[in-house]
Amino acid sequence: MTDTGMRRLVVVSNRLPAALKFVDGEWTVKGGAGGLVTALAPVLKNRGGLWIGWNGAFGAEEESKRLLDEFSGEAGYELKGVPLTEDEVKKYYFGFSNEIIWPLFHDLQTRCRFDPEYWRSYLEVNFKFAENVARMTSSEDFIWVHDYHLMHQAFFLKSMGVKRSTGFFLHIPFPPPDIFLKLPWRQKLILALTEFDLVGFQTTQDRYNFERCLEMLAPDAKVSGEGAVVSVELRGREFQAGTFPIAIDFNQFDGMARDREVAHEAFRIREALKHRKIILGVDRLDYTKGIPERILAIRELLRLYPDLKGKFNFIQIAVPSREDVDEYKDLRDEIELLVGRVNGEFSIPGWVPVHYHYRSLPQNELTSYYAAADIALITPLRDGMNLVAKEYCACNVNESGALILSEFAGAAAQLQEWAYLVNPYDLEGVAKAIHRAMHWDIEERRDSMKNMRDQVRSHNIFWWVDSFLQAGISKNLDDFPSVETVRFENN
Ligand code: ADQ
Repeated sequence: MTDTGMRRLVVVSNRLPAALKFVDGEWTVKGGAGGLVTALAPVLKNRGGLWIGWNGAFGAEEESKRLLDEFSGEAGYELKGVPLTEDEVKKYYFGFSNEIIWPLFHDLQTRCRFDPEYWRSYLEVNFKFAENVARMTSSEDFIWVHDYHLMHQAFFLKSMGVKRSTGFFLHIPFPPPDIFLKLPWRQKLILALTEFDLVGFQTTQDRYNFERCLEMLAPDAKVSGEGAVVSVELRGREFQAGTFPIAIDFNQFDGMARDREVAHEAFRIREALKHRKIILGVDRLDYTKGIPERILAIRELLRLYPDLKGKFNFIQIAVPSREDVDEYKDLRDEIELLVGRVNGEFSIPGWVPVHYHYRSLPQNELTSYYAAADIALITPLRDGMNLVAKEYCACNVNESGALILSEFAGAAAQLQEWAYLVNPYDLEGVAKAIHRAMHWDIEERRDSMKNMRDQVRSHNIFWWVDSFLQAGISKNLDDFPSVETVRFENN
């Protein structure tokens, strides 16, 4: 692809990295959490970038503009809102995105509700987003669309005759044909993806799945090339498809874990738990993350090895997510019931095995937990990447922790040589892996953690963005001007 002299990086996603809330009679704005924000905020900061998305509220457009402008100043990049109605959010976001694509792409098709109303709303909202993107950007910008809510952006921009250089990154897995073909709108959806100039996936397996689905649904598509990025020719045009495993700002987490306050808090956590082994789980509360199965694996561990009673604590930290959805409320109830059952079955005076926290933690507190934990137990049933696995490694500055990781997490492709890979459905297998990790030779453990840290350090968030931009527009992140450069040039 040729150098087009682009000036601005524009991120488009369903939600902005800030949400508007009406509290005590007035509108306020608060920074959001989650994988996408963690990954992209350090990238846009101080580069004069723009982020386009929904602000999380209905109406209040004047207030929204003012508050987002205020937030932009602090965030170091511009934020612009796309207004959505309650009905749109209900059908496009909760409906199509979260009741169809989310479960289907995570191989959980029995949870899908293929309602045609959802599909229509998804198209309408994608059209509305594309209209806003066209208005808020210029042909010199690189439009980087994120995730499964907005797969029709390039399609609608083109149908409006708007010329933009576009890239798309899918944060969740791309399913194999036997699952993808169940989608009633499979052909329209996959063809819409081919309208981007670059389509990025978390793992090579996801990209293969996409290629296989495309070859089945559009037999004239021709894939050529090898390596991380391949070319696809279809009906007279060419686009790229690539593998770009998302990453974290390693130095930020590593630095935070070395902070005195954070290290002290980590020590306090260990002391409060009487220096027993700490096993840690950290997730958004979502059925793909395998939290109930993980608690059952802890029960299995105590059944198989009763002598472990009183010798460890399992801490599960779950950040509230999609709380208005019944399925997520049910999941929360299920988890709380299981925690109660396991604690009821195995507690002894002065010791309960499972500590469960249902809340979002500030980053320094989360870092203290990472730094305190002997074992991270990360067992999603399916996950695009899983940033928690990488954050744990980055925070393990004394290089003595062990990572037990689901083979169905995208992160397994990068960390498989050094992590304990497990099948999250195999409760006995997970329990045995925990037992082995607890008794793992310290030298081997250090060696593995060191290797994982090296991998996460070298393949960090800046590497990720650079690889995507190189593939999309032959540019690096540094080619996008920092705010200081712009000011200097204007003077
Ligand atoms: P998520 O499903 O949100 O992201 P993940 O990658 O695990 O999943 O990221 C979660 C983020 O939330 C992490 O940065 C973590 O620190 C934070 N977090 C979790 N629990 C928290 C808590 N209790 N308090 C505060 N913060 C908490 C989607 C895909 C993933 C993919 C990412 C990025 O589902 O597979 O890795 O996008 O592409």
